[in-house]
Amino acid sequence: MYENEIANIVSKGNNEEIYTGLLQLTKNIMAERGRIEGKKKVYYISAEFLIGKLLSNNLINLGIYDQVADALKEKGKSMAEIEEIENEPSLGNGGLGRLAACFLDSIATLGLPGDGIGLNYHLGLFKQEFENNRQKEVPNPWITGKDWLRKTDVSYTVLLGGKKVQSVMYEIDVTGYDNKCNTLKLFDLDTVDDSIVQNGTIYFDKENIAKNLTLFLYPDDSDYQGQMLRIYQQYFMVSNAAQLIIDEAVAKGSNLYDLPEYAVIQINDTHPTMVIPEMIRLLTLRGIEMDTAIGIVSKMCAYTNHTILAEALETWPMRFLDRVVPQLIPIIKMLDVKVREKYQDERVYIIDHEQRVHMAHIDIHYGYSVNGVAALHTQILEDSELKPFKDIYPNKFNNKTNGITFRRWLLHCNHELSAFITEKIGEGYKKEATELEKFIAAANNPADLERLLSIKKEKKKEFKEYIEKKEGIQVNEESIFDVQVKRLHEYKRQQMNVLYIIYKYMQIKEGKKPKTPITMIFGAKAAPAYTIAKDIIHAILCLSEIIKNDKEVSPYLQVIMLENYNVTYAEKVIPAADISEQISLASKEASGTGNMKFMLNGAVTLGTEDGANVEIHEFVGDENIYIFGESSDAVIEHYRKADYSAESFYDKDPEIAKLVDFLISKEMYAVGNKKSLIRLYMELLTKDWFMTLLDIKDYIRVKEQVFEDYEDRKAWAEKMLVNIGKAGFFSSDRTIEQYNADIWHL
Ligand code: 26Q
Repeated sequence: MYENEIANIVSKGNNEEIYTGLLQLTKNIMAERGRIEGKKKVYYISAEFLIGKLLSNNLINLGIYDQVADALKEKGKSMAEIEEIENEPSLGNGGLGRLAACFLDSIATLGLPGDGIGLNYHLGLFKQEFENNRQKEVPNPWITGKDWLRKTDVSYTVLLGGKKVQSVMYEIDVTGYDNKCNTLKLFDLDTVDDSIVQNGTIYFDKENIAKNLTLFLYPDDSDYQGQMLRIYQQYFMVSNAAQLIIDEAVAKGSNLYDLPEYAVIQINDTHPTMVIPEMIRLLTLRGIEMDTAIGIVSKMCAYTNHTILAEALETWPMRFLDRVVPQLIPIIKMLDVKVREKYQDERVYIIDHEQRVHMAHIDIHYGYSVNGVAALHTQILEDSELKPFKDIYPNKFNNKTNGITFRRWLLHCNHELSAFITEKIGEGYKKEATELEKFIAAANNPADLERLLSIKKEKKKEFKEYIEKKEGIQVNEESIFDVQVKRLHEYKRQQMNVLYIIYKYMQIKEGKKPKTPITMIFGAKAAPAYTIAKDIIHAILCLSEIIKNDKEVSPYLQVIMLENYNVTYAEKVIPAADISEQISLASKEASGTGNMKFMLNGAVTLGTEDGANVEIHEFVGDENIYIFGESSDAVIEHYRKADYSAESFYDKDPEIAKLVDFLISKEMYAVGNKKSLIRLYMELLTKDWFMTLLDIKDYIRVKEQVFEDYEDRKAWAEKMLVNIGKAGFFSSDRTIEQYNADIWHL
């Protein structure tokens, strides 16, 4: 099918034209495929959808990727150069947004009716540039007209701060693998004015919401300005969502009292929480009694928690809400009163004594399901963070361990590996991921293990070429690729990896050279106002420079910080990785999903018993993962007793002190900013809220073991094989099947 169209498109002169041709063809085919229909639909409301580039992914899901790639090849072109034309929409910060994108892929692949609802940020998250070894943020316009957005004539009136605005709805088709389509619906305002951003500076008219509402995505940040605008965004998103959901249900025959038979709303973290009072408000406007409306909505909404970091739990001051959404205030107060009538426990109130509204509490009381995103995370929610709620609602709580779509994170990003797997065990694993387990027995012989190693080598070579072209950095493809890519946050402990690099640097200086050279690869954006996170990036870039210019060390050690790490970069670096760094302080990483992507591509995890690492450990066994550090129980106990002192680790252990001191050495000062380095040094020494110095020794010990084990290539290949084979559980198809069986019932 489509031979003529494809031949026609690829024979066009330039890549730009080929891209637009393929874009149009793909859109047409998706339109022909038709929509996934059904009485009941899930609405996945999320402030973020980190969808990545879509062309290749859509071609794969439509089953015509190979055909297109072959046709291009005949013309002496490659899919990779066409992909370069497409902009990556930066509609997410990190894990939470990427999870939403994987879920949309799986919902459609399973043929379930389910749409995403979010916002059409014009500039998305900032683009990261490095200047003088520091992060600089620049705007990242991604909408070009040659993208996947389709403007619809769906429009709703939304009350923002007492003023009426008129929304516009855009759609992006989401095709399932070998299935029909759902849609991602992104709301926007026609009045938003991109020209108020000039030369990277925002001439911010805070009062003029109509001009700036959907310009930017807020960076994942506890210390941000303009909280008010964030509330405007959230309300705009959910008011549109609620109106759309009601309209669609009514069109299918709902009398509103039976709304839960037509719609289920999955609330992705607390960002869409206002959908609950908004839905109640809209139902009462349509003549339904308040208590009845509350009952209906409570049967429709389910909440997913993605964090236990206290500072990330959203609590909005009542006076902010009063300015932005006065129409919701009586409803929120009523919801709080009802809670107080039933429970005399301050910890579960919606409005606290400081007149702050706890968004998660609304979700838990007025939703019918609360889930965490990995077994350990859900357990911590139940046992400590949300214990008072678990006591009230024992049956609302459930776990849904995260997953990733294998279409993007194996078929698309690693054609070589997926071709090999298909050769060995057939195509079944593409739809039934647990069939990957067969690969372990099928490929466990010397020739096949050799093949695994050679595929890894090939992916390293591709990465080397990519980064050389993009950033002009030369990498030694024969070196060990040790990779930590994820948002920059102290709890993820990139700073611990920094201390290891200092350790290794000093070792090499003393003549203790690694058998195989090591390349440490980082990729991370820091929220613009998160000072210490930016200091950590600065330290990494300084170390990179020092080591590069040191003739003694550079043959054995290289440090690379990828500029503007995003989904596209992830697709290049993950298949090339040997070691997957998942080193968060135990109890702090809700799940992690990068860990799963690395495993699926044959990298071995070096990590703490945190988030989904715990489950990865259970699946692959002690032999095929490297675990270090204090347990989550021990960590939680340290917090409870407040007995952790970084300073005492520094004082009593000169080896630790030596590493920390290097941050303020003359070598570092020579390439870096003194103020920033001292700040990081002091932070580690006197605060170290995420207990870097507690785990650093064990980290070094185990990491040394990893490098030693790497030398036995056959044994290492066996570890790779087991990791790939055991990754099936972490398919988002499995996760979505569980959401549907336990929560959605579509
Ligand atoms: C909140 C208020 C104001 C501005 C921004 C925010 C905000 C934005 C983004 C708060 C949090 C986020 C993102 C959180 C996130 O990505 N969490 C990750 O979710 C993944 C998917 O479940 C998990 O795998 C990760 O462990 C978790 O950190």
